[in-house]
Amino acid sequence: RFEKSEFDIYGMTCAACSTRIEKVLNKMDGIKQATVNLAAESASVEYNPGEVTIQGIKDKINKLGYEAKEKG
Ligand code: 9UX
Repeated sequence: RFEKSEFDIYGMTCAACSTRIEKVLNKMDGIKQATVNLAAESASVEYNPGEVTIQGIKDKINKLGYEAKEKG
Protein backbone atom coordinates (compact mmCIF):
# COMPACT_ATOMS: atom_id res chain seq x y z
CA ARG A 1 0.00 0.00 0.00
CA PHE A 2 1.65 3.23 -1.12
CA GLU A 3 0.76 6.83 -0.53
CA LYS A 4 1.78 9.89 -2.50
CA SER A 5 2.85 13.22 -1.00
CA GLU A 6 4.00 16.44 -2.57
CA PHE A 7 6.72 18.60 -1.07
CA ASP A 8 8.00 22.10 -1.70
CA ILE A 9 11.79 22.16 -1.72
CA TYR A 10 13.67 25.41 -1.21
CA GLY A 11 17.33 25.94 -2.03
CA MET A 12 17.81 24.03 -5.28
CA THR A 13 19.81 26.16 -7.68
CA CYS A 14 21.08 23.83 -10.41
CA ALA A 15 19.96 20.65 -12.09
CA ALA A 16 22.45 18.57 -10.12
CA CYS A 17 20.59 19.55 -6.95
CA SER A 18 17.34 17.98 -8.09
CA THR A 19 19.10 14.91 -9.47
CA ARG A 20 20.96 14.45 -6.20
CA ILE A 21 17.81 14.65 -4.08
CA GLU A 22 15.99 12.32 -6.42
CA LYS A 23 18.74 9.70 -6.23
CA VAL A 24 18.93 9.81 -2.45
CA LEU A 25 15.17 9.55 -2.03
CA ASN A 26 14.89 6.69 -4.49
CA LYS A 27 17.45 4.73 -2.45
CA MET A 28 15.52 5.12 0.79
CA ASP A 29 13.74 2.07 2.15
CA GLY A 30 10.02 2.39 1.73
CA ILE A 31 10.16 4.77 -1.22
CA LYS A 32 8.70 3.43 -4.41
CA GLN A 33 9.23 6.45 -6.62
CA ALA A 34 10.48 9.99 -6.08
CA THR A 35 10.45 12.69 -8.73
CA VAL A 36 12.02 16.10 -8.13
CA ASN A 37 11.14 19.09 -10.29
CA LEU A 38 13.75 21.83 -10.22
CA ALA A 39 11.69 24.52 -11.96
CA ALA A 40 8.65 23.88 -9.79
CA GLU A 41 10.84 23.55 -6.65
CA SER A 42 8.91 20.48 -5.66
CA ALA A 43 9.01 16.74 -5.21
CA SER A 44 6.44 14.04 -5.64
CA VAL A 45 7.05 10.95 -3.54
CA GLU A 46 5.31 7.60 -3.52
CA TYR A 47 6.09 5.72 -0.34
CA ASN A 48 4.99 3.02 2.05
CA PRO A 49 3.83 4.75 5.26
CA GLY A 50 4.67 1.60 7.22
CA GLU A 51 8.34 1.98 6.31
CA VAL A 52 8.93 5.69 6.00
CA THR A 53 7.17 8.80 7.32
CA ILE A 54 6.65 12.25 5.85
CA GLN A 55 8.93 13.59 8.57
CA GLY A 56 11.57 11.02 7.60
CA ILE A 57 11.44 12.18 4.00
CA LYS A 58 11.68 15.84 5.01
CA ASP A 59 14.60 15.12 7.36
CA LYS A 60 16.48 13.39 4.55
CA ILE A 61 16.04 16.35 2.21
CA ASN A 62 16.95 18.84 4.94
CA LYS A 63 20.13 16.92 5.76
CA LEU A 64 21.23 17.35 2.14
CA GLY A 65 21.08 21.10 2.69
CA TYR A 66 17.67 22.01 1.35
CA GLU A 67 14.44 22.90 3.05
CA ALA A 68 11.45 20.66 2.51
CA LYS A 69 7.84 21.30 3.44
CA GLU A 70 4.88 19.10 2.76
CA LYS A 71 2.42 20.77 0.44
CA GLY A 72 -1.11 21.22 1.51
MO1 9UX B 1 24.61 22.73 -8.32
MO2 9UX B 1 22.99 22.15 -6.06
O1 9UX B 1 26.47 23.24 -8.60
O2 9UX B 1 23.31 21.70 -4.22
S1 9UX B 1 24.29 20.79 -7.16
S2 9UX B 1 23.81 24.15 -6.78
